[in-house]
Amino acid sequence: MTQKLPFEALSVETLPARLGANEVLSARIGKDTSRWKVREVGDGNLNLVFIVEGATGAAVVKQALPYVRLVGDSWPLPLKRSFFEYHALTRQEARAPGSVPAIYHFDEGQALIIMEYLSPHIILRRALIEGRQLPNIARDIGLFMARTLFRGSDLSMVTKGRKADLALFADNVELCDITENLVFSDPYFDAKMNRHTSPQLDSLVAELRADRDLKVEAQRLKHLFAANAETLLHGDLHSGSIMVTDQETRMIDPEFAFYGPMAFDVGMLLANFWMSFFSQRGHEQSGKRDAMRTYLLDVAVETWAVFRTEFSHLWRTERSGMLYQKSLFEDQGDLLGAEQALDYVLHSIWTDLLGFAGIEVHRRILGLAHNADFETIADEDMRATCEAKALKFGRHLAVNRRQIHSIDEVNTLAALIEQESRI
Ligand code: SR1
Ligand code: MG
Repeated sequence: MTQKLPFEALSVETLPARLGANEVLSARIGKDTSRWKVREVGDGNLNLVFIVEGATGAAVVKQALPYVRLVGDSWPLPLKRSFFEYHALTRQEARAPGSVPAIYHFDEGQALIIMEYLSPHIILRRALIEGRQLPNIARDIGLFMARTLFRGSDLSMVTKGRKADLALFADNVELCDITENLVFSDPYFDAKMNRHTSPQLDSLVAELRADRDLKVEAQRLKHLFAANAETLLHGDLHSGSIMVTDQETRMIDPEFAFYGPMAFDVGMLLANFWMSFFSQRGHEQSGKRDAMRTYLLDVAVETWAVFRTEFSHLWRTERSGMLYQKSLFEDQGDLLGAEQALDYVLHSIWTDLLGFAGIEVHRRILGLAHNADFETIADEDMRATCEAKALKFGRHLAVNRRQIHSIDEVNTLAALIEQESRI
């Protein structure tokens, strides 16, 4: 019987000795550990990420830490998040082949995953800050969301299998707790770890925290997030969880995976395009970003269109689960009934995604975990102007989501707010 070693965080120095005997890794990158070059590149909030290059190839080693990296060991966080990330990645690969990095090895005790080194991919958020227009992201992300969200739900899965999976991911308690607090509640009161661009945003922040309609809506969305175990979500699908080249798009980091409402992934993702839109003004040092702004609004439209089209296609061709079963509709020749039900489901996703998008914008400006789109704007007055516009946009989406009927309406609202000179 092999003895289980206690967890120990890797470092650039210890990694070759610790993983030199790992046959999967050495088969990929070469056995000679003296030729391994190791870099720690983790720029996320939680984990260690190493790129290991050897004589014959490269791989990524991602390891969870027993605490939140962004905050330090005063905020413990269980290592089991890497178990959920591994299981989410295997399901995403099965449901949307080619959309995630290949997994080479998982070590539960050491909370580490060895996976494909994506190169020359960069983080989508970085690309958007640089003003790069990626031609395929709307298609690739729209397909990924439709396939994973549909195929992980009771529209597709055998119910026994889905319930077993639901039970497995229900244990991802601490990561859900982060989202429940950081996304849905902390931004709306003076929570300990919050920060915002101050003093420029102080009065707007006070206004939002006194906004009863907004707070009620945020809690209704939290209720939906916690209680609607509809499908296996990525759980943290923002532009920092996506790697891109001009041709390719891969989703990474699903450690927040759990069973929740479909609209959550879609709303969080679209919010990140709209935040990028509002941040562009702060990145115009080497020229106007008008074309980039147009591109981002177009990407939002196309992502939602691809999602709807693919989701509708799967509805018509793969609806084999216990929900809206064919015996009630198609098998009785009632094709219109199936379409009516599809419209209902898509409409619910639409209304809810607007709410999730609105509060995702708020938490990135008011909460603990800000995003680089705004944070890299060095001029604080300029940053505050961009953030204030995004905050107003987010508030409008969250509170008025039931009265907004198309993504063009949302984009018109974004363009109007962007043109306002006064904040
Ligand atoms: C304490 S973790 C903060 C944020 O980082 C992750 O990427 C999630 O978005 C989480 O909310
Ligand atoms: Mg992450």
